Amino acid sequence: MTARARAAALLAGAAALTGCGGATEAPPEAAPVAARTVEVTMPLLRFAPRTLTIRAGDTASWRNTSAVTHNVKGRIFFSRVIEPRQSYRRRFDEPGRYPYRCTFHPGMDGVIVVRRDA
Ligand SMILES: [Cu+2]
Repeated sequence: MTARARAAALLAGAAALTGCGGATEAPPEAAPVAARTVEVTMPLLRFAPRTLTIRAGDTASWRNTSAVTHNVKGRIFFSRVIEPRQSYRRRFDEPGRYPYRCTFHPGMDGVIVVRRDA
């Protein structure tokens, strides 16, 4: 097998893994939609974007791009401490509105909006 063929086989395997959406089986008539990981950064004392809209099944990844410690606390999730250059990820399977904040910095807040089809 050539290096190019090996790379193509690896990519196909990765696509199959990320495309299955975990344990939930899609109905046969539904077109498969690959789940995504979408990033929120933390420049200084805010979340960017402040409102992030994703699809059900996607993962939000908060990456601390500042020089100080932050966290991400919502009603059903809590990152604990996120040091500079570290990330916290959470997958959202249920459509809805998920406000969150950093408990260290008053006013540092955001919301994840999860849609069935975003
Ligand atoms: Cu903070």
